[in-house]
Amino acid sequence: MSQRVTVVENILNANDQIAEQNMAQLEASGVTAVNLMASPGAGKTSLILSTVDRLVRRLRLGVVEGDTAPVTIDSERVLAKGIPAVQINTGGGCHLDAVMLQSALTQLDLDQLDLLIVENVGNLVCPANFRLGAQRNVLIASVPEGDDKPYKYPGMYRGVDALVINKIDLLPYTPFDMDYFCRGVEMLNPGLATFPLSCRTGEGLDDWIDWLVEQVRARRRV
Ligand SMILES: Nc1nc2c(ncn2[C@@H]2O[C@H](COP(=O)(O)OP(=O)(O)OP(=O)(O)O)[C@@H](O)[C@H]2O)c(=O)[nH]1
Ligand SMILES: [Mg+2]
Repeated sequence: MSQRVTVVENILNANDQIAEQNMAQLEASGVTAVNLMASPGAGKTSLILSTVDRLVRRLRLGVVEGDTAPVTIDSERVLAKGIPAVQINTGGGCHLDAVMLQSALTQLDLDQLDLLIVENVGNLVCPANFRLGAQRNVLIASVPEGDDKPYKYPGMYRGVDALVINKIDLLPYTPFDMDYFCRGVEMLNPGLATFPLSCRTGEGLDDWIDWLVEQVRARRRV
């Protein structure tokens, strides 16, 4: 049993070392990377596309798309907007890891980017355990998933720098209790920057965009 624990610790340590190298590479090129994590269908790609629409004239953007299956649906949607996108297929794996991001970085001209958005594999457990080396980790929750998710997936909420609550246009049609949800978040990650928004209607997107630009501004004048 203790041997298994040691092996798992070694894998995580090896991942963290590569994650540090990724972050050093990003910093050296002045790129801010944001790791977007969420359950399947919460709206990761939708948020990326809405973000691209609002920032494409202000920042040089790039996207890394993680998927478990060898499909290019999400990356094609990004490429259609004229943004460089690299697809990572995990071969069934439930999360991206630092080695996967390292290989994606070799396919991008980092000196030509300000902001790199990484769409992690849809999962509310595993991605929290594998740092990629992105400077910011962001969780997207969505209204139809239910207001109990911070209580059921605490690990995911603890380690993030910002939280997007997507699909607020569906609030009138669901029993989602925003106060209950936010109390759970506050318990796990006090003062977390939180952005309720709708990719569908555009409501709330401006505050998210301002936050993102602020993260990039720390590295580059924009
Ligand atoms: N009503 C509503 N639907 C939304 C919103 N944002 C996204 N959706 C819908 O939610 C579904 C999933 O959106 P995606 O952006 O593909 O979600 P994802 O997290 O990238 O999904 P995976 O990559 O499969 O994990 C799509 O049908 C979107 O049109 C929103 O703000 N409101
Ligand atoms: Mg997607």
